Amino acid sequence: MAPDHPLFDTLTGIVGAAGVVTAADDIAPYAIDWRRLFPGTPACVVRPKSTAEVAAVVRACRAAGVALVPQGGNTGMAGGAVPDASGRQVLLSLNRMNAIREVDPVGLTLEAEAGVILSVAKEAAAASDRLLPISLAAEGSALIGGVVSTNAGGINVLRYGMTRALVLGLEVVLADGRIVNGLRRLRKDNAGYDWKQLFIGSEGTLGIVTAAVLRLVPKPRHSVTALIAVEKPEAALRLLDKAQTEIGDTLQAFELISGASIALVGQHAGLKCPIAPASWFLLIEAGSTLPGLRDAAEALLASAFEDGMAVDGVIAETGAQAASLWALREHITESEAREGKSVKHDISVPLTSIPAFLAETEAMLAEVAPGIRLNVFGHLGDGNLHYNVMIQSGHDAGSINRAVHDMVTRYGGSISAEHGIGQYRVEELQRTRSPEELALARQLKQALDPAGLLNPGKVLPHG
Ligand code: FAD
Ligand code: 2HG
Ligand code: ZN
Repeated sequence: MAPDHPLFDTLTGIVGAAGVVTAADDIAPYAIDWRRLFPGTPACVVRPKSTAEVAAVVRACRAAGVALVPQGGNTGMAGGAVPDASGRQVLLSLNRMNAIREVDPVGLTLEAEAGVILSVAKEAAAASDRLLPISLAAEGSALIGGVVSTNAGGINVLRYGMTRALVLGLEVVLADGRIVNGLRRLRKDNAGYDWKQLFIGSEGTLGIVTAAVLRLVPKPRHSVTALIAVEKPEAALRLLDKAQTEIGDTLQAFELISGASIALVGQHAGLKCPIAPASWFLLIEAGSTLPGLRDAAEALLASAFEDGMAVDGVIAETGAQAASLWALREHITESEAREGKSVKHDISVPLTSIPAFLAETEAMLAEVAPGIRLNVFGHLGDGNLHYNVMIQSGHDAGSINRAVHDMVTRYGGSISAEHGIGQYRVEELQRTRSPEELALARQLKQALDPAGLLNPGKVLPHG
């Protein structure tokens, strides 16, 4: 967009000069995604401070026929928050809308603007002795609006559900600039269509999330964290089954980590695993407001060793030890990035199919892409694995990606369990969903954004 385009003056009139970023150096951090795979060229970055300003920006861009790309903390894994290279798309950053409006520990709710950092919202809940149970390694940067717009998952989905399960109310700005205020703090609300669900997880393609009411839960006072080595994924599932039976209502994380992932973290983050190398590890966490959990968890693990499900393990004795076990898990993504190029797959398959899926996919890749290395880890309790394939020159990322997704489809799985489609998976979504599902998606887009100016080319192809 030419520097003298009248839209720049209009936007400055709405958000003030400090709210419009045009200098190349200042735009740079907004212009490329976390994985540095999708560089874009924003016409400018606009940073409104209120819902009314967001609405005015949306109306101004619509009048000028200019597309808007919403951005939160820019930690997304699918390239959804960065514009294309045309230089004609305006990047709408929500990072100045950062008020926590209310924490209600009795009603168990927290109302926050879209630009509040997830960890800051969690701290506010903790200050009222409550838990906001959305936990991800990017929580120090991801913003509430981004978390809602991606329907983020993370390590506590097993107990508390995806973000969708924790959103009670939402405020959105529609593509025509109207503000819809649904910031209700109700557990029960069956009055008409639950329209907020359309905006949760739609990655900024149907509307702009400006604020949310999130559900809080009681904060566990007692918790147990254990790192356990298992020989095979089958044993991990048997242990999950046993844990569901014996301490199921307290289980909050059941993560699978391959030996290769632990090795990467040792190499690139310098973190030492407290138990001997193994093919697979489980990082398990349980929490309760009631005492007695540790005894139950120790009994569970003791019998898991007797039954041969577990071969080695450690239970954290202190909060600091628990944090150091979690650090191993949290540094995998960063360590993988340092190691080199990878083809990421964020897949889910029915839980009981995981061992067969892992065996069959590894054998298939050895055939079609010899020399690849795997970095497999993820949220086993949710049937969601990050099946990341580390490649070298000569490997064809596209064909590896399609081969893994074909296997996922054959197992009745999903090609995106939690990270979304963004621009990274647009073609694969088209390839793997039915014509009826894709037509329905286009109908929704047409109804809510007929001019196609909200995050075009993300989730669905252009046009
Ligand atoms: P962004 O990256 O800024 O945006 C993501 C998408 O939402 C884009 O399409 C953007 O256009 C849209 N968007 C952003 N804000 C708004 C808004 N206010 N209104 C409308 N649309 C908007 N994800 C998981 O699910 N589970 C994990 O365990 C997990 N772990 C991660 C670990 C690391 C180290 C990293 C880097 C990422 C991880 N992620 C994980 C991915 C990412 O953190 C989440 O998707 C997060 O929810 C994105 O939030 P964000 O504010 O950074 O959004
Ligand atoms: C996690 O579970 C994230 O740590 C990131 O979802 C996964 O790096 C990845 O592929
Ligand atoms: Zn994940």
